[in-house]
Amino acid sequence: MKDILKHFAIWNEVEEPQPLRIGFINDSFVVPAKRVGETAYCLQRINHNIFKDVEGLMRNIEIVTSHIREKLLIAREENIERKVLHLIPTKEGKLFYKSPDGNYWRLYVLVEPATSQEKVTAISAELTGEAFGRFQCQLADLPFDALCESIPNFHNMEFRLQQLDEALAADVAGRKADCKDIIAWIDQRREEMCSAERLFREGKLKKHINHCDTKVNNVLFDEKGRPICIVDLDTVMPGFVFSDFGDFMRTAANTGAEDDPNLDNIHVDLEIFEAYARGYLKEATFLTALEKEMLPYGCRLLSYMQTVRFFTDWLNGDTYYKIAYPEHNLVRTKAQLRLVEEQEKVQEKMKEIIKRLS
Ligand code: GN1
Ligand code: MG
Repeated sequence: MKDILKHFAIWNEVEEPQPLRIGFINDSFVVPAKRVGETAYCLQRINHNIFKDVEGLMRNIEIVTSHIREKLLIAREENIERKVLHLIPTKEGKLFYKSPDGNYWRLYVLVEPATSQEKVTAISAELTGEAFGRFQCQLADLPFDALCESIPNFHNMEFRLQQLDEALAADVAGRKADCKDIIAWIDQRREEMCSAERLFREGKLKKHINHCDTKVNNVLFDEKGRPICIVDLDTVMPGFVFSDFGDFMRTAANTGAEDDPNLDNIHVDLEIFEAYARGYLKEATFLTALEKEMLPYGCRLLSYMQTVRFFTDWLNGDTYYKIAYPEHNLVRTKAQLRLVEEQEKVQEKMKEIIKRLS
């Protein structure tokens, strides 16, 4: 591992990297400093099976982090090293190192001391809303096409339905016949769920730079429980602002689990919804009236998109998501489908909350 490190332009002596058990996609290692008080690092091996364009992905991260750093410098903020990720280039000035075995490596300055949280409370949801709102706001003056799509069409609903149609036509696992109800349910909502892409084509809706994985465990907190830094920037790319808002609500404002086998557990947690929305709207001052109005739609959209993605994987014979048992993707599909139904029931309440907070 030290062989990998010697390719990066680090400025102090370090110890042997230690594996860090976070995330399902990349492999991460902590690189402690040899002497107390000196810089420690985070070394990561990028999963290039999922991220096929590592060069584009790393360019995205560099654009986003240097843009945010500049904003923090102008605002004369303190502790900037803790507020935005800092990429260490290789000695040749590249953003990543490709080892002879074909792996891709990158190095960050380690943000410490910091912790992450898995479960939200109303307090941490509000703070996380502020953190993601600030993040989007700091990037709002970048043209949306300054970044590439590190996974093409990642949050594009039309594309996800096209993938579903291909899976239905091929029916490789022979699972279609038993799923008539799910297919009909998805069909009923197709048109409405594709309206964002239509509004974009008509020039009525803009795309911005999004995080695209807005889960609470992608925010680092300080010892007082205040968010300091947004991490996991692999999927920063152009998208609709309400898509990031909706993805957080999909995971956090659900009283059940993403793959809950007991559908009765699944309801919208309106307290978490309101707390996150309050924090988010406080900081995301760049939103247009239409974007604010579409925030509740974003919740349904992301849950519906996840229903379609899990269901497509079920039809394809489980090739994308890791599964813990044979029916896992079908159980996930039904749990996300129920969440959409629950969100439909409280749609008016969500709209009232957004109106009141705006
Ligand atoms: C994947 O592995 P994780 O939790 O970071 C997926 C997300 C899905 C999520 C569903 C690159 O994210 O888009 O919403 O699973 N990430 C990718 O649990 O496909
Ligand atoms: Mg992730």
